[in-house]
Amino acid sequence: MTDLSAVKTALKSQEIETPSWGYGNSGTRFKVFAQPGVPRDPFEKLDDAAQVHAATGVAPLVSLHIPWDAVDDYAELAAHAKERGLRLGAINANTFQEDDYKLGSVTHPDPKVRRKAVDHLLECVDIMDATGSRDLKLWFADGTNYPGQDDITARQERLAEALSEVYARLGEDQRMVLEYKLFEPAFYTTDVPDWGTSYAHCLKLGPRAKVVVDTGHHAPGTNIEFIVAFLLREGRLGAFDFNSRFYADDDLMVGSADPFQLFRILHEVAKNGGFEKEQEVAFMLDQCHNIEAKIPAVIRSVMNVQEATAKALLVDLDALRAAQAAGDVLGANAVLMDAYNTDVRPLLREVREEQGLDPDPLAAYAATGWQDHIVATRVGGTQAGWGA
Ligand SMILES: [Mn+2]
Repeated sequence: MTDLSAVKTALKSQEIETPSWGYGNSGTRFKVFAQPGVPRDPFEKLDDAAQVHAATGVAPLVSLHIPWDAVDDYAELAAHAKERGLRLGAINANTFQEDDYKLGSVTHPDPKVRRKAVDHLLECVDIMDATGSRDLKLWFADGTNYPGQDDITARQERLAEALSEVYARLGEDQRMVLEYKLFEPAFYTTDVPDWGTSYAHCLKLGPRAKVVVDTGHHAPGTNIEFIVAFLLREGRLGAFDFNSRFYADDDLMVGSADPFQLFRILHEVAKNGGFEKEQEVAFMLDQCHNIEAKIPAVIRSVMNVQEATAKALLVDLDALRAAQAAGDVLGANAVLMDAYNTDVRPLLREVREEQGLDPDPLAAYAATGWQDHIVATRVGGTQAGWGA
């Protein structure tokens, strides 16, 4: 039998990191729909993130994106976070939004552009020093659109060179986490297209380089839980970027498209010790809220991760292992499905009450009146959004 009090303890100590860009305006290549009350700067994004943490109790970390969240004084931003019970999480670098990067950033054929990109990554480590952030999160839009456009192996060389310069700059308690993505914006080759490429670079760099699994960055039908299990076994799972997709990299709310997949992933995390603090797996959201209200959407996402986590923790591992050892195919599958089919909402309500929280985070947020407050007071200025 599963130890229910251990499950509750694990749920209470879970930390989910929310993305600063999830509070700003976002959209598709067709249209960005603005919403009233959206933050104008990173300080206001943190104010919104604090509402998510207040309602859920498990979202104390916020990922920043540079330069979208660039400020003059990062220590001041970190202090602003601390006053609200938050910490600054991963620093996400951006080497994809400038004209210079048309043909790539760290893999660009021109050494001057590569220098500029690497200098930006080094600047991000300076920012980590000021914010106390542990992780430099790297996702490169680098790749090519046409066969013959550039040399695939030369681009790998350039990538390795850039990564090793940045890795050497990291402090002892800092990490580099390298994200992969199958395609987009490049359509022919992508320079870090899959977990194997990321893993191979991380292995060469050293123990503080780890892989980021963004759930939206795979070919349809990819078995993501296998990747998670493999990386955990190798000690190279650095972080998740959780989101949902139906077709491409949709960045919808985590758990909305395929809650069973999220459960299967988190089952591998639970079974392989990935929820233990010393494993240092970061559980981040990387999603955009194009048509739904942003703060409630982040709260909903946090709840979806909690529900999948609770189900994963409820798997009776003794019974599962006994069935597996006995070759009991149906029995083993039934153990897993019993946990998945458990309605964990009453358990999570109980957990929240024991933490002194409202059992219903969305109702709790609605009752604060924060939404009316930000709509009324955030007037003028420029709303945060893509490219801002
Ligand atoms: Mn991502």
